[in-house]
Amino acid sequence: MLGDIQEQAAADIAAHEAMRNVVSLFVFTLVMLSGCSREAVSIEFVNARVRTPLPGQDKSVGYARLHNHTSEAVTLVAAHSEGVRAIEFHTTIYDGDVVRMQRLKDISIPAGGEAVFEPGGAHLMLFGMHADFSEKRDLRVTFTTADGRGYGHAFTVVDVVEFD
Ligand SMILES: [Cu+2]
Repeated sequence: MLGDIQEQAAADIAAHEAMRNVVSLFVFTLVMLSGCSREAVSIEFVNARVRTPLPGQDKSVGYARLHNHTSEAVTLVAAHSEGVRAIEFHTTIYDGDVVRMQRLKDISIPAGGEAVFEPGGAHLMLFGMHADFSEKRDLRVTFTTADGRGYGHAFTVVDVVEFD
């Protein structure tokens, strides 16, 4: 299973090359309703990870579960981090034997629900990683919502992506 995830993470990166030709943007909302009961924290990040860039690469992928503990849907429209030129929301498209990516213009998290960035699915795509991205370093990523709020969280840089 772990091997599959590693291959998938590598495939996520490789497939990005194929998406350069994909012109259309479309909105894909990943919704998994689940029972979140904690209050106080509005958006909770679980298992936030960024994979160490492969040798010679300056891009990589990020994964996390985002729980929305508020009573309103939250739409994430942008993400940024110091030391990274650009972060995009992507989803993975399986088209026969071809795996490719499409950029998403936003990610919606329903009230009381969650959005999942995971290997083989929606993910964060990081371009131009020019800081020190050795393992165990924390990368702080700030997400901007459609109504202009910001949510920041540390993503741990890891060589091996474990996801549950
Ligand atoms: Cu991607």
